[in-house]
Amino acid sequence: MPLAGLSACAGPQSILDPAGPAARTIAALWWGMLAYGTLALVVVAALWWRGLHRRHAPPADTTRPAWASRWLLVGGVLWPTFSIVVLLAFGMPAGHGIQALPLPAGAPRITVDVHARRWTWLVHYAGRTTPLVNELRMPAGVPVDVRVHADDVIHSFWVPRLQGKVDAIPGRVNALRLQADTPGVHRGQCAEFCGTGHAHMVLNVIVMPPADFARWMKEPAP
Ligand SMILES: [Cu+2]
Repeated sequence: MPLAGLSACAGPQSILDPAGPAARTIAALWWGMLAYGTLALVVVAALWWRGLHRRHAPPADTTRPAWASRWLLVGGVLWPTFSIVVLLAFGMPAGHGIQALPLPAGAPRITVDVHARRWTWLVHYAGRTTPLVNELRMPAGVPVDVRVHADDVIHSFWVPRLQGKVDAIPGRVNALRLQADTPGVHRGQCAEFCGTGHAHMVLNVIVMPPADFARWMKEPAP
């Protein structure tokens, strides 16, 4: 998106440069929250500025005037309540829409098992005996259900241009769905501190044309 380019926020690991439907939903929510938060900041700063520069003597009567209670009611109760309702009205459908909900029977999909281990990602495909290391291959335009496992400590699976993050927790399997619009390479990163090698726990997601992916899946694994 042009705005992302302007703010230098494009790149292989940017949530502001989405490359799939789920990431687009998250980015739209992020821009909306930024706009609303900016509006709130401007209004509060303007009121603060006005209060700072008001020149009048303090009232002789120190009992609280009616307008002060009205400010408290509007600014302290009604506006925050309205803001939370607006956030939920957009946030809940967005969160629901990016979940790995069951797909219709017969819909094309791929399932991979990703094992997080200090400090690598092992990506297993059904029918291939050898896992990929720090690399996930997927076809463009097809939902890929990722089953996220942890083999030692808690990690977090995150490919910002395609989806939100999900924790990898020992003893549990968490699910997440990736989908990419077009072929390309995206960068994933462990998003939960897991030890000294955490910053280097990178996953390259290679999105291939569907025919190339099908050919690669049929190749004998090395
Ligand atoms: Cu980590």
